[in-house]
Amino acid sequence: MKTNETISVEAEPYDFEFVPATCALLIIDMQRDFLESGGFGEMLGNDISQLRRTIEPNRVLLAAWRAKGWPVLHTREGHRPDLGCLPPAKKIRGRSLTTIGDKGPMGRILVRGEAGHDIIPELYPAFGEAVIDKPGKGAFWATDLHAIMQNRGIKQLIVTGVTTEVCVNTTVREANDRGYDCLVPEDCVGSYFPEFHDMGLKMIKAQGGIFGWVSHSKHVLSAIK
Ligand code: C5J
Repeated sequence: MKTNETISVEAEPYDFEFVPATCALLIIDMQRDFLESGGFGEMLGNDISQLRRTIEPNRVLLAAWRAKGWPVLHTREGHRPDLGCLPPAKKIRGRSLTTIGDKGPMGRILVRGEAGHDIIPELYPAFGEAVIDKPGKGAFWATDLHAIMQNRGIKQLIVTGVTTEVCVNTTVREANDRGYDCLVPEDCVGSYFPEFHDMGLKMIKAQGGIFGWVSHSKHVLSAIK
């Protein structure tokens, strides 16, 4: 398979065509605070098993993408230790006793450099894979993701990670507005709320793919094998 040949993946609303040299795997926020027992997500009362089911399909897809030598990007949601990039509205949202920046079970919650902020070991970034630290839900806002993609000639994204209706959806929408095509493999994204997951995917592929395409990792893997 040549890196400049077009590959077609079974998807909705119709097949997704991509060129490997210009298509990156973008893995959103697979961080310990969201996925691990004792993290921020669980502390808020969420069922982390809804997110943990995405680890294995992501691991397999990441291994296949890496084996081809194709571009991989990772994101982490979090803030500077001085909280300078944490909007006061985000800090107090939810009226929880413990909020972003406070001491949590895995260090200060969603603060860069803390254990809980880091990516889970199963999907840990390899040398040369860019890690984008983002203060918001979308991966483009207040980050250098757009510049990295422009500099590397990346035009399309396979977007995976958590959560489907929040950071994945926001990132897909931001990417779409910047002219990038996004494919979301449904088994590689997850939400604490299954109904939001389902609707989040429907919103992406509705109206002829208003924000992008939805598929399954088995279709991506069979197309690239
Ligand atoms: C949230 C995310 N849900 N990565 N973050 O706060 O979706």
